[in-house]
Amino acid sequence: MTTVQYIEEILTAYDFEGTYTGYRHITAGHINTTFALQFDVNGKNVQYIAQRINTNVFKKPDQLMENMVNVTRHLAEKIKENGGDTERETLTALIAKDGKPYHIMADGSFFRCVNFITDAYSCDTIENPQVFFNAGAAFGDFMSKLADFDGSTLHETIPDFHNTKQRFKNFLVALEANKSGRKDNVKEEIDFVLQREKDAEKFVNLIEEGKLPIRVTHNDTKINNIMFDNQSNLGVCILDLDTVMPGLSLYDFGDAIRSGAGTAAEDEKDASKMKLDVQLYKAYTEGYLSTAGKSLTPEEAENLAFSAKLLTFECGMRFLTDYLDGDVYFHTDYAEHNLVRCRTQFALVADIEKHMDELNEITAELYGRYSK
Ligand code: GN1
Ligand code: MG
Repeated sequence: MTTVQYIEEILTAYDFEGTYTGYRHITAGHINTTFALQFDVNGKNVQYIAQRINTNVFKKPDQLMENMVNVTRHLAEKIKENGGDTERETLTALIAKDGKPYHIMADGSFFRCVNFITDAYSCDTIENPQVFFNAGAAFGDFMSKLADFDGSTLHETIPDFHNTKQRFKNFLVALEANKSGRKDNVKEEIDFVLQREKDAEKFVNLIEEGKLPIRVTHNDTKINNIMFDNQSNLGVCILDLDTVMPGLSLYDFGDAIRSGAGTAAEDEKDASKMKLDVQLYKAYTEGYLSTAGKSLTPEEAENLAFSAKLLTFECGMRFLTDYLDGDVYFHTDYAEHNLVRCRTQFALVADIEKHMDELNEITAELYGRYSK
């Protein structure tokens, strides 16, 4: 089916107010496909988001939607208690005419619709420390709001999502299979991964030893998964709740640093431009600890800086694995896209390694201040 046919079917499956006037394709996101649908409601332009879930990645999308409905209901209650605006501060799945929070198309494609967050913007990279501080505060607040949500009720939408030890094994399998025939192009990157096997095991081991608490976490805290308020630049709404699952605070912290504290875009072709901006690291850490500091254990705090390295490494290794597999997981725009992404991530890992002592000092000082 074509995009226009999908949209025609959505318009009959849901009860939208007003007259449909057109759509925009939103290209952010490597997994799902996203559109903004526009309506004229008594002369006012009103938008909704329609998303096609990638069922190659999310094998049980009905379970994913059950998670999303329950998590967003919980968030909405907290927002109401705080006197907030549930239409802007959380996503809410629209209910189709048949009573379900999703719609399955004639060709089997799985779609959902959610509210559009008004008067807000998102960004793929961040330069302003104050905005990144706000992002940290918003992700810390998100975790705090879910602190009393029962994680055992959540379905695991992607098994072993941040099990980096398992991701390392998957990488070895892809290397051995070499389905794309590209193995010889990436000798340096392969060595980079092989040298860091021990790092890949660290959090899995700490979990097994009972040293890190399992919480309900977002697990995909890429910086473009936050909407910032147009006026205040505060993080107003967290998007992309597809991987909200039991996890570590460190996954969320590390991935936010990976995606927001680098000096270049994830797919910058000149990987030498990718460094860690220590000021941005500091700003995010301070924002995050300002809302989550009191609930973090000393063991979590001690591993924050390392999590930035590990989550960046994990992501780079996943891009390399997909490159070896022949680009079957992430959306790519050109043949070497996954390799370009892998190289920026590994450049960032190498630069984080250089700054590790300094990052640990900054983090310890801020944790001391905000944990009291
Ligand atoms: C994917 O869909 P998006 O762009 O928010 C991926 C994340 C990666 C990220 C890398 C479900 O996130 O895990 O960190 O790309 N999501 C999934 O940019 O695999
Ligand atoms: Mg995502």
